[in-house]
Amino acid sequence: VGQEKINTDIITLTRYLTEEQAKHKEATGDFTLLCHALQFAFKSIAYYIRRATLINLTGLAGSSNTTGDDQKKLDVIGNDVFVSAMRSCAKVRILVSEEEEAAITFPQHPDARYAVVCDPIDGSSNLDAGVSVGTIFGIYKLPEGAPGQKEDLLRPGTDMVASGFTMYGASAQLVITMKGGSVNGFTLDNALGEFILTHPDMKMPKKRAIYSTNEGNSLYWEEPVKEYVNGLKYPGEGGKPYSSRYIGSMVADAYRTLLYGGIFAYPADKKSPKGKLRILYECAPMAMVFENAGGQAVSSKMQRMLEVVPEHIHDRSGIFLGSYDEVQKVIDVHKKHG
Ligand code: AHM
Ligand code: MG
Repeated sequence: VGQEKINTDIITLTRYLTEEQAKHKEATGDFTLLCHALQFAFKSIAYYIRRATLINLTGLAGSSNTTGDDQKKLDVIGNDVFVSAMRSCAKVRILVSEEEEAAITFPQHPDARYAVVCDPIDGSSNLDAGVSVGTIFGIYKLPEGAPGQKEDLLRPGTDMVASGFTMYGASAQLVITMKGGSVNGFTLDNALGEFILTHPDMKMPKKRAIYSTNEGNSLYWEEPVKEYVNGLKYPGEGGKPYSSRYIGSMVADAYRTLLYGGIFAYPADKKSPKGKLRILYECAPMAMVFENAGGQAVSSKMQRMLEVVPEHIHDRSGIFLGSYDEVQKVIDVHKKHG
């Protein structure tokens, strides 16, 4: 009785990273160490979020970040955890965080060759209600001789060596992809304290009738966006309208879209002509995950998201991200409008 098959040969994130490193003869192990530090940051943030209500971590910190968003206590803690992890791994020279106005440099590690961008806790307006939030990250390798200044990060997302996110939901889910590689999903086993490979080589459905956007902004939408969304809702004779799903946490909405298919959109509009989400640490890392899983990601200007170059580290963009065919529809409607 109860003789379930127990897998004694599971692939943990640690093992996965070791095996990936072994594939690259020239690898120094720096990237692996950096990923170990990231992994620790995700575990810590997952832990604090899970305990937030019990240890007085809900609510505002009484400060506001770069762009005037009210900071939650957990925003501050998530940021501190992340910054410490990146500093102490000694492989990161420069870090850009949504919660920090200026890029953080680590001059104590002059030989560090990596630059990291992150949104430590994205979707934090959902935190106090226990709704899923997430951490988004992107990793760049600094060019030889680069001084490690913020200018080194004003580059297209195609330059990233890796990106991904962790969603803190019913369980913590880590999704990571490397440049030109596949997308792999890990689930945190709280008892083991390890991320376990549960979603190897993720490929997203080519299409699915689900759209995810804040429709409360539709008053401000530009014509092509209105026409596109109306087309989903009113498909004409015999057509079946799309389902709507919107959590309001990019990581959670994107994770669902990655698994089930469909489209996530946060377009630029008349009220926010530059869009809301940040290019460096929200749009680009997600775009890389989606492209590597077979999807597409474009800006509101219908430019490939990974080719958008920010002028400032906190620049924003409109974004459409999802199944290949669903994003293609957006592109086609925009083309028609010229
Ligand atoms: P944040 O970084 O301040 O948490 O804001 C980003 C979040 C995204 O997770 C989400 O997609 C979006 O803002 C939701 O915005 P809105 O409330 O306008 O729908
Ligand atoms: Mg954010």
